[in-house]
Amino acid sequence: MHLQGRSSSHFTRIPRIFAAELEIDLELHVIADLLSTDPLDYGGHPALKMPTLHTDAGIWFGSLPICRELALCSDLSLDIVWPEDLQRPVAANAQELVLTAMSTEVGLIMGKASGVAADNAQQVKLRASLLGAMDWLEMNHLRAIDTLPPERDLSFLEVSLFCLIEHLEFREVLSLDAYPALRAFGQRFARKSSARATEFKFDFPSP
Ligand SMILES: N[C@@H](CCC(=O)N[C@@H](CS)C(=O)NCC(=O)O)C(=O)O
Repeated sequence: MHLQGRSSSHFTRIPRIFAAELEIDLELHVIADLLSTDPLDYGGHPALKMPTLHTDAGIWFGSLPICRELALCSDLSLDIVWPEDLQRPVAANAQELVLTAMSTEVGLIMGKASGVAADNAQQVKLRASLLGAMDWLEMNHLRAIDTLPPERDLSFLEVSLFCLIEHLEFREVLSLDAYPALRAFGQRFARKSSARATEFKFDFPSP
């Protein structure tokens, strides 16, 4: 079993944190060229995205299906809260905005990396979208987390929120200075050994 992705990718870090929590050895195979249009360069992902999981059963696309497969393969019976378990609007909306903000961030980073100007209309809208999601999450994430069952071992919401907010500063997309509650959440989550074992880093000298 191995994962194709990057140590600098927030969507890749989600299953890496799950694997660590689930005590599964998950080797990372680094994707070299993110501007390639060959699916083979993304471990066979037809939409040219990372991460992909490769097991004896086949290839898995997307961080959420990958985490589900990791949970099934684990010998531990962890109590995991998945997105479909979020029955209160505040929690369901938080999950939606975390994943939207993560994708928006990808658009901002890929735009910058390919030379699109920051004042390009689409980049301006992406940034406004990110700020809207972040303002909402700053005000509401604690209420969302409060709806989770206290006996849980892990939730996709908290892992993805953590990966989003650490990534924003790691990639210098957005400072968390204006989001003290989110920064405090990130600092608490960062103490987990699964978070420490998967810290963001660039796999290549130049991102
Ligand atoms: N829904 C996908 C999103 C994957 C995604 O957007 N990954 C980013 C990296 S964090 C990517 O592949 N970026 C390269 C690109 O969009 O060209 C998932 O959950 O894995």
